[in-house]
This record gives sequence, C-alpha cells and structure tokens, in this order.
Amino acid sequence: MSDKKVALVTGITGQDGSYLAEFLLAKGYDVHGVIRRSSSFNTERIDHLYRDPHERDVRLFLHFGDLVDGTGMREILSRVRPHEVYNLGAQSHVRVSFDQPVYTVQTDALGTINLLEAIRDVDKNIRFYQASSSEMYGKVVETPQTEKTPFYPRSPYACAKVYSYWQVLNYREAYDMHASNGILFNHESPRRGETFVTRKITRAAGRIKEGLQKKLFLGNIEAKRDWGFAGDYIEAMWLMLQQPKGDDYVVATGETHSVREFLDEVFGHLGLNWKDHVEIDPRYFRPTEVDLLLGDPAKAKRVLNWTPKVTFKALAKMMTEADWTLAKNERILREHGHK
Ligand code: NAP
Ligand code: G4F
Repeated sequence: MSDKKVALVTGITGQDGSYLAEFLLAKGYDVHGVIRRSSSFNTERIDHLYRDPHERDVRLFLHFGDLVDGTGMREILSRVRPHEVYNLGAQSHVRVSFDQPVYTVQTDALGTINLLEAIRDVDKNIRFYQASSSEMYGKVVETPQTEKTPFYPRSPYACAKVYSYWQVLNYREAYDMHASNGILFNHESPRRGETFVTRKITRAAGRIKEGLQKKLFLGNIEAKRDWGFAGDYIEAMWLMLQQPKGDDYVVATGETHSVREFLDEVFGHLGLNWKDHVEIDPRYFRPTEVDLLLGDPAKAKRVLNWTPKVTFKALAKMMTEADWTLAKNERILREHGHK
C-alpha cells in the first residue's frame, strides 16, 4: 500500500483553501478538494496549481459537492478515503450572515456535523480540522482572548461557528476522534475576498491611485482586529493534525489594529490621504458589531512551535502592492479600449 498522505479540503476555492492546497501539494500530499457547481468559474485561486510550469505530476483532484448535502459529502469521503480532512468551507461573511442566517447555519453549522458524521461512519481514524473563528468571542469578556475565554457570539455566522466548535469537541470526547478547532483570528492576503474590509480597502486604494475611482464607502472604521497573513495561518492548521491528539488552538498575532490604522498604512504607502476619499456609509454597519479582537497565540507557539512571520505593516504593504499592480493593468486595458 502507498504511504502517500491524502487530504480532503472543503472550501478549496477560497482564500485559505488555495494556500492550504499549495502547502499540502508541496509536502507531497494527494490533495482532493470539494468545489460547488457554479454558473461562472469559481476556481481562479487554484487554477495555477493545475498549470505547473515544470510539468510535474500535480496531485490535485476536484469533486463537486456541497456541505449541506450530507449524502454527497459521505460519498466523496468514501471514495477519497483521506487521512486528513480540513473543513474550510463556509458562508464566511459576517455581514451577509445577517441577511442569510438560515443558509449560513445550514453550511457553517449543519455542514460540519454532516462531515463529522460521515467521518464517524467511514473511518473514525481520519483526522479532522475545523475552521473555527475569533468571531465566536464576539462581545469579548476578556482581552486578550485565549482558548479558555468564554464565547459571546454576535452574528448568525458566529453562532453557527460556536455550534461547530462544540460538536468538534464533543466528537473528540465521545468517539475518541482526532478532531481539532483552529480558532483563527482574521487573516488576509492578496487572495482575500474583495468584500472583506482589508481587501476592499487595498483594491479601492490601488484604483484611486490609478484614477479609476474616486470614493470608498466603508462602515465602522473604529473596529479593531488581530490581522495576520493567511499564508502563515494555514501552516498552523496542518501542524494541529500532526499532533498525537486533537485539541483547540488560538492562532493570532497578538497585536490589534483598527480599520482606521489599516487605512493609514495603505493610503500612506501610495502617497494618498484616505480622508480625501473615504465616506462612511451606514449600509455597512452591522446590527451587532464586534468591536475588538486580540488573540493570545501562546499555546500554538508552545505546542505547535508556530509563530506568525508577516507583520501588520508588511501585510498591508503586500496587499497594497498586489492591488496596485491589478489597478495598473486595469488602467492599461482601459486605455487600449478593453472594458
Ligand atoms: P472564503 O475565501 O470565503 O472561502 C470559503 C470557501 O467555502 C469557498 O471555497 C466557498 O466556495 C466554500 N463554500 C461556501 N459555502 C459552501 C458550501 N455550502 N459547501 C461547500 N463549500 C462552500 O473563506 P476563507 O477566508 O478562506 O476562510 C476559510 C474558513 O475559515 C471559513 O470557514 C471561514 O469561516 C473560516 N475563518 C476565516 C477567517 C479569516 O480571517 N479568513 C478567520 C477565522 C475563520 P465558493 O468559492 O464556491 O464560494
Ligand atoms: O473584514 P470583515 O468583514 O471581517 P470580520 O467581520 O472580522 O470577519 C472575518 O474574520 C473572522 C475572524 O474574526 C472570520 F471568521 C470571518 O469569516 C471573516 O473572515 O470586517 C472587519 C471589520 C468589522 O468590524 C466591520 O464592521 O471591519 C468593519 N468594516 C468597516 N467597513 C467593514 C467595512 N467590513 C466590511 N466587510 N466592509 C466594510 O465596508
């Protein structure tokens, strides 16, 4: 029998899924990803993994599926027989979860139990990673937040993630499964979805710099987050599944910054003043807000030997540069008569 490791990743087309797939392929894994059928292409973040310039044998396999379809997920699991499952699939936008609470719960809460049940049925030895979230701390009861800080969720998204967190812990204890919660604080990158605040800002700043737009409409810019780089955080996910037992870990930088500070960094890098361009639009306020998140990653450092490498300033610069390049290309295309 081959001793090749096999991983199954839900949410492989998302920001984290794409970095994790790259990371696992580089480690020699066969990587299987679950993708949703869509009327337009949704594999942009992983397309480059098929186009290996060295024409090496890229061991990436995609399967149509949806977390809400438990039968389909069980069928994929039986076919793939992975050693490790990374559950990154989710309706991951907090604001949208207020508009689509039921769908968010179906995916982010019931989707997790569909997968846990499938594992229990197919092979209890499969190791499981759950994408838990710092949003579970919500209206924080202590700062910094640790693995022991009680949760106080403030959105349908956060409530769904709390449900999944406890199911993971329960399956670990009830069925002796190797199941872990990574309580990840916000992590960003040039691949971040364009409606999350960091990417919304870097995308707009690049376009403003290139004369392609004038204004940027934002909500609560006083909110504070512990922002790290997605490329660093996916390594912590993998490390959790290499431990002798499943457990729960906070993954964070240990620093917090406001949206306002992020604006300073990004617009400052481009030689612009954000106050000339930003307007506050109440449409982007949330019915209940999470004002402050700050994680204590001491346990991840001690047990996993994990530390974040990219600083807040370096992250802002990385994203600004990437989106400035996109904006320059967009301007050139426009000048040549393309849309
Ligand atoms: P993302 O970019 O929004 O990606 C979400 C992924 O989930 C996409 O691949 C999406 O597919 C897929 N998906 C959505 N609904 C699904 C469903 N019903 N069935 C199967 N797949 C579904 O999110 P991310 O930033 O990479 O985050 C990854 C995970 O970590 C999520 O669970 C998120 O909630 C959690 N998390 C993120 C952060 C953060 O700061 N990024 C922090 C803590 C926790 P499509 O491409 O087809 O939409
Ligand atoms: O970028 P955000 O939408 O991220 P949020 O709500 O913190 O959620 C992200 O991180 C979580 C981890 O803590 C993940 F679990 C979740 O999946 C997601 O990846 O908003 C950050 C802050 C909020 O306080 C928001 O109110 O920025 C504020 N904000 C201000 N103006 C805005 C905007 N957020 C968005 N998306 N768009 C705005 O125009």
